[in-house]
Amino acid sequence: TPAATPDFKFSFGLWTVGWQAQDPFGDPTRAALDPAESVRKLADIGAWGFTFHDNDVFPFDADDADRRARVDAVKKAADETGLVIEMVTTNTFTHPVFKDGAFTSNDRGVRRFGLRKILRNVDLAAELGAQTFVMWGGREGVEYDNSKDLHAAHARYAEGIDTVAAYIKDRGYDLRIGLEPKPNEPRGDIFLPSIGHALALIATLDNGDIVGLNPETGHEQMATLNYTHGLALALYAGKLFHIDLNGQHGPKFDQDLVFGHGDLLSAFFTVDLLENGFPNGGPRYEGARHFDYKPSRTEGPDGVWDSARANIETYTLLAAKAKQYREDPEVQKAFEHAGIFELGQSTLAEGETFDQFLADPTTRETFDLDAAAEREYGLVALHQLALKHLVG
Ligand code: GLT
Ligand code: MN
Ligand code: MN
Ligand code: MN
Repeated sequence: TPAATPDFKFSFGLWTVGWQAQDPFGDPTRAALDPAESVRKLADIGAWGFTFHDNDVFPFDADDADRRARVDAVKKAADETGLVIEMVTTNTFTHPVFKDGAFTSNDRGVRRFGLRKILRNVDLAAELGAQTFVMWGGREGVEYDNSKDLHAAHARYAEGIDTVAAYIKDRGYDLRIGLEPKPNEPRGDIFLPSIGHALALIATLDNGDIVGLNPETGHEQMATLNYTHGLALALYAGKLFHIDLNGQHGPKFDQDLVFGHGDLLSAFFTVDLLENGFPNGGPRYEGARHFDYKPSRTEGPDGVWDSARANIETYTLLAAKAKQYREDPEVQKAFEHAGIFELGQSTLAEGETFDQFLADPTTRETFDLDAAAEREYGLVALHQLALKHLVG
């Protein structure tokens, strides 16, 4: 079992700590933060990197000089603190022009404007050395099913993503795209609502080799899906390019709580997968442990940084627990008893032909059906071992 790395690559979006806590019912409760100052604070609390949208750093309508000055200020803070700008993303959801989407807007002019905004930001991402370019299509969707030609909408979405990927290749940038699924909010239904949906669309792209996933804990849980299983599928498909860790209490509005402040057991198994990998080996996630949470509206300037620290602390605590859990001989015995290592064996023998398989009496004629039906897997006991490691 590989040991948990002592130096986690913790990263935060500047929009997380920078959120002023405006919501549909209330005004901001906090003052705006200077992005460069946030970078310095993130360094103080132990972050390794940070991420941002174009408009976290400069306003939507910034002129070229203003844009340059503000980017340079953040760059300077990154250089001075040694923090890595590991991911950059584009805001195609705040401005009213995007109210019906960017890549999937019914208005072709809006689609072309959105594409231009994104390509300009791809240039910035490459300039700053980011390795991942996230695309969360929050406004790509509808409130009403007859609002769009749904085939054309998916075709335009695929076209948009493929064009960005082609541009990255054309310019020779060392960037990969991470699509971020979300089922709803702010749209009634958002396109690419889950990891599985995004994988299906990626498979249709010409440049899908550099397009993968940026799954967020809470977004999968809003869809009542299992985040850790989603990460596993994305890893299996070679598509887990980036992650957004946070907390959520089941299917309700997007809570963006501190990681672990929602479903703690699920968070434990997420960290177990990220830090310890699959029990039978397989692909590992090597990227940033990136938090996309919102300091609750009740928090002031101290609470913002307390909550940011809480993400790091929770992850670190869970990583230690998960390591002990995996290294516990009782757990390994329970894994064995449950058949977890047996699941790592292929069902067909290597090179086994159909004729050989069909002629094997143990697959039917002599198979002990009763014994197999009665087999005890000990899964509750195994889960209790995990729980004891977590809270013990
Ligand atoms: C926005 C969204 C997040 C995404 C960000 C990336 S923007 O805050 O709610 O889940 O990760 O665009
Ligand atoms: Mn969210
Ligand atoms: Mn969010
Ligand atoms: Mn996110």
